[in-house]
Amino acid sequence: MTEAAAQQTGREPDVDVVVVGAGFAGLYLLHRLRAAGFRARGFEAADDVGGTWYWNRYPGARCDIPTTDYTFGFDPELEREWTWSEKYAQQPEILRYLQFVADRYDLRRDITFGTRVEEAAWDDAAGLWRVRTSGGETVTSRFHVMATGCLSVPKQPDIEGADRFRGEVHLTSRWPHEGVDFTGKRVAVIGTGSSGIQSIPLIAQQAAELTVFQRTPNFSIPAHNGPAPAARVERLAADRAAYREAGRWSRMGVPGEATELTGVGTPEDVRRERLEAAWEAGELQVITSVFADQGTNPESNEIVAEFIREKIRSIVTDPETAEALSPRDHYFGTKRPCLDTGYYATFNLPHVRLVDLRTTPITTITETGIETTEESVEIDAIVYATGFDAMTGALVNVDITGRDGGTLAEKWADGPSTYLGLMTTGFPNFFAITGPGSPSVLSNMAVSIEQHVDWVADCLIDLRDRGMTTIEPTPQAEEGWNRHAADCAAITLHPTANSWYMGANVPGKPRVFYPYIGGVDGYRAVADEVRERDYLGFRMSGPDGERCTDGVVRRLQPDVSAVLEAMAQLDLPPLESMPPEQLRAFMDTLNADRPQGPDVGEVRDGVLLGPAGDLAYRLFRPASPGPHPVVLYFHGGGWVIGDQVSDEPLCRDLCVRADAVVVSVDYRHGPEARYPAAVEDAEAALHWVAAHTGELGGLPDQLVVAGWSAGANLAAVVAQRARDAGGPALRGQLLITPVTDSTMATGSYRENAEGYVLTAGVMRYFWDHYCDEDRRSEPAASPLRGRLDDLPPAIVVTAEFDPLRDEGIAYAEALRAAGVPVEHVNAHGHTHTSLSMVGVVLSGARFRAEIAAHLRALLPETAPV
Ligand code: NA7
Repeated sequence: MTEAAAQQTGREPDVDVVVVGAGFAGLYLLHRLRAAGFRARGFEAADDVGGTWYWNRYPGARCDIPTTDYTFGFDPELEREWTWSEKYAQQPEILRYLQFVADRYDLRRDITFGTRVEEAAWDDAAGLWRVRTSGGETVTSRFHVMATGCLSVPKQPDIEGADRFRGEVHLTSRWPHEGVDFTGKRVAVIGTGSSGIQSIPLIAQQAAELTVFQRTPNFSIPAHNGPAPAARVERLAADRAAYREAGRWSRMGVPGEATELTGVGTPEDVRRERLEAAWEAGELQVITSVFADQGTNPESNEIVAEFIREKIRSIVTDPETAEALSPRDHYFGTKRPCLDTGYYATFNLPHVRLVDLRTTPITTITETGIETTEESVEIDAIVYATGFDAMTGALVNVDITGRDGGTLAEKWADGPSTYLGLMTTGFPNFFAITGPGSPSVLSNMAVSIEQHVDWVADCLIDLRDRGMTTIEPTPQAEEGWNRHAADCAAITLHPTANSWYMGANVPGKPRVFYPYIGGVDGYRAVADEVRERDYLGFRMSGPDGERCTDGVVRRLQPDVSAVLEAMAQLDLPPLESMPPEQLRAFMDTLNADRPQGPDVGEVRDGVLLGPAGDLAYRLFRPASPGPHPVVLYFHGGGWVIGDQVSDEPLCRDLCVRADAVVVSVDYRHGPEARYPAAVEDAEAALHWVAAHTGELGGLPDQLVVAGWSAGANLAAVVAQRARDAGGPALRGQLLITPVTDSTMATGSYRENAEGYVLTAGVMRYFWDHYCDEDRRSEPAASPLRGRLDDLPPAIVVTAEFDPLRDEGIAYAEALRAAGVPVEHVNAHGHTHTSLSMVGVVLSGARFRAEIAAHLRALLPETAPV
């Protein structure tokens, strides 16, 4: 036994687990821990249980997930004993529910109320946490769990003069227990997020005058509150367990139907029907999934957004107010949409007025009112509904010190970094329930909380069973998770919004996407898998040693993975089992249904004379005024399949993004015309295009060769040959996942031999049909073996899950070593084929944008972006 381990076992902590917070999360965790035989102590700043439902007592405060689902599902007995009165319960009822839960499981005896945890420090030698509370107590524990909620630290009023105001001041999230009577008063509400939108109609019922100061309008749909929705109640009653399970494996934590209909691809009457139905349903889960692509496609999103704006115009009688209430600065859903009861109609009341801070910002708050650039409004009371330091606020506001003496706030100075939103390296035995990097605020919190609590409780049991005392994620796993979470967000419209999901509401807060948007279902699958794979990405240690299965749980881009899964369902025969003719026909069928890529200014077909006859080409011209630089493009397909139109979506994309004419030229294929036929054709095409630049609408001396896969092999080869022949002059070479060498023995070949569409077997088939074995080492087949100096600047693109990855990297490195300027675009999480799937694999877009930016830099005559 090591000395440290001896110390660990020698020093028993006061308790096994400290739990901070007594809301949904803290309560359920205490229940699970006690049932599992752990000694736990809870600390809660409030005087009672409830968490967010203890503090947020403003008028109209309700949940925005139906109570059929916003409820604990872990105990059927509990469910039988509690019946919600409404579709969306009010705050007092939810608080009563949590008090009932605390009583039913006798949880209060483990909780110290009115006490904040102010400091928690990991003592590495003793293997325990030292926790100091506002009550002056110090407690030691093996594990420290922050069950502090995602929206619990209010954003302090940050408006000039706020502290001068002498009237009443209320924060929606710190509402007086005795309530507030606004009768006869002139009231101002600042903030129109969910809290403002819920409270404004009720404050308006009392106030003599109500002025709403709105910085950003939000989307809101009517909650249609009343009895719980009959369809949900019936489903729940028919089979409660199945209903709960469906919620656990749903996107948002609420059972619902997923749709495959896209906004842009659905006829107007069907769109309308779906939108009206969603408006009538009054559920976030429904309005956020009217169309499969509304979260990723701006056009489809606009259909939903405009529908809601139209509703606003139909409710609000003053057109100017209606317009001011209509969100136009963010995509629908990129801020959490609100559910309201009479919100928009409130602005038709004669004593209610909207002040649009976008046109007339607040200049200062005075002793008696609020001044904007246009007016001075005298008021008796200000209600701040200005939101929270979301997701990380409650975690970094406690002084949490990890193994090396650094604090969590320091570690997260540039944004949170977690593994699964549960743990973070350097902070052993420290857990966050629904932490950043987990679905949390994007989901039904009740379901996400239960899932996290179960995972943590099961983990502590597993540790105990294995005789382990500490657990911590590995840097590799954490980095991989951060990347995956960022990848998931990057394909959505979320990063474009100034939302609290992005940290944009708190000045100085890092701008990253805080929650995990891979869905409650996707996330649960990951969390389960991590546990099943022996806690993949975690290091455990105990008196008897250490164990660690290191790794990254999700490495493919989320949409790449979805495409691969869909392909696996098709149960296709191995591509290399088909004779070339059959393979070509098969690829044509696959390509027939794909999106064609973006609109371009002109598409023109032509032929040019090759060494053995005509070569067809297709030209794509940008819509912008020419002349343009010219990209001569060679298609992929292993020199065996494909033609001048088989990469059309990629060519169109390149044409638009790079603002260049793209000429995609066909060439002869194996096995009918073997190597070097394709090289000769490609070379002839280059000479022809260079000689006809003007006729093609191209600029002189602005020519680039490009290609994908085998086409990139040809592009690299003709670039070498053009150098040797003294022309044509090239501005650059764009090599997208190129074949550069015939050895097929790299690490990436081994890693991806069986994997991702382009397998080692398929590549062998291509080589065999293309080139005799004894000629494969010639530079015109394996350009990596050619002379590499004095070549045009290169953009080399490699994909992580591609047998050709390492030969692409090798080519980039060899070019660099030979003095050629190289930009290397590394498409992480992509396969050989996924980058070219324009309009299908959205995560490829950012890499294609990167490619185009490099291309534009090589072509200074292109229009600025
Ligand atoms: P939110 O959604 O963050 O809303 C806060 C609102 O306050 C929002 O309209 C803000 O405008 C506004 N705000 C914040 N600071 C200012 C200043 N300085 N001046 C004017 N207006 C300001 O918080 P909520 O409490 O309403 O809702 C949080 C979540 O709780 C909700 O999503 C549900 O999940 C439950 P901004 O948009 O920043 O321009």
